[in-house]
Amino acid sequence: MTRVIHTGDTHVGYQQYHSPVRRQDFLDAFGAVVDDAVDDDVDAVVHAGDLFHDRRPELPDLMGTIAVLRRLADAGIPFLAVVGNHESTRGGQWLDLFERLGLATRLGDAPTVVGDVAFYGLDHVPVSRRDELEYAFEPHDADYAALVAHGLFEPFAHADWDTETVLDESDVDFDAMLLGDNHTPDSAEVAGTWVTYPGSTERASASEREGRGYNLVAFDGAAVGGDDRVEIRRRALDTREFVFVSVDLDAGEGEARVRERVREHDLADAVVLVEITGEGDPVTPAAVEAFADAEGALVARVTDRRTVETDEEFDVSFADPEAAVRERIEEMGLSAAGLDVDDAVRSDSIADANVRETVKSRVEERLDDPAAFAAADGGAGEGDAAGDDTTDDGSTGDERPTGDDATDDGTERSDPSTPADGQVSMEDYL
Ligand SMILES: [Mn+2]
Repeated sequence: MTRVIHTGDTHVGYQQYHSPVRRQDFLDAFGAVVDDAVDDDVDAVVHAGDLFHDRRPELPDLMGTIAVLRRLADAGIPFLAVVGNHESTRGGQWLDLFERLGLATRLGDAPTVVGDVAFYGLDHVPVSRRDELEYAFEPHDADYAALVAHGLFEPFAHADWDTETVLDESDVDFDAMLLGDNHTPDSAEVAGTWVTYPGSTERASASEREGRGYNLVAFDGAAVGGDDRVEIRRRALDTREFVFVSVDLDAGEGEARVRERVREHDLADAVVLVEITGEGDPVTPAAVEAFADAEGALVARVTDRRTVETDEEFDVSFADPEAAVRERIEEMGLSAAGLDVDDAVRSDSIADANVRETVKSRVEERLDDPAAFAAADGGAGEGDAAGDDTTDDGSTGDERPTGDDATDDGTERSDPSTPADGQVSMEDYL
């Protein structure tokens, strides 16, 4: 029998709510998983990606992670992992550094055999590049095979990756897919293969309400019920306390009622998230947050969901808000570079943590092409009718002087179409 811990989405380095304590929490949760692995003497720890929250972990995050991985290595337990969307860099992966240090194995197309199981890896691949994937895995002669992958797979929420296609096209028959990316733990059987997410190890967003944990996966050839048995059990982690307070105010109620509801909970060292709905008087979120802080909360955040009355009318079909956004963006007449930036900001396939880097590289790629920064012809945005863009000089590619960018430094730099000195302010284009 081969027993492994399956974890992922540890997001080390995430300074959630700008709290250094929360940053330490994410590292501590990863440390707790590894401590359990050592105590339990499992055969391996499998990490399904997003070890780090972003592609630029800082030195304390790296040192802390290396210390945790060292504990595992000292216990003789291999750390097998793939690269997630949050931590992926263009110039090489942190996981390769850990492999070079003898602290990790980066899984890939060739099998890594531990006990009775051949493990394979599939890093996160953006949707636009999935058609090129061949799922060509080298053969193995172990009793079991498991694919460790990072992405949003069917049949779970937000899925954009078809699990049956992966299983059909793979050269290896997998007994299990051990996944990361979806922070909600769940398991299902797809075409005879177990597919499972362990969930994140700390709450990386307020939507992650249920308790955190990891999977203990046993590949047991001797088990009752046949030799193809894969047993997935879930174990809880003791993580930072989150207190969720929902306050539905009646007419005439206000801040005093919110405080009363907040005070019903033990706030000590907790992340306190208050949501206000209903009617009642205006409430100042900062006052409630200060109150929770005084009661001992680590962090407090108040969200007032009550609708604000407005006289404005919007021509938006709520059957398809995405279409309404697209339509408005067409009206704005953004430059080609502006459209690149918009795509990076709104795309589902780019992790929030990587938006800044993606925008920077996309704009850099356009710098040699001044026309890419000119507002599109026919864009209604040139008149600044909505007051929400700053291309208010109405400049277009046609009006822009050409050929003398390098010699005239008096006027050209004020023209947003001309990055003559290589410095481009995004405010000029958006
Ligand atoms: Mn993640």
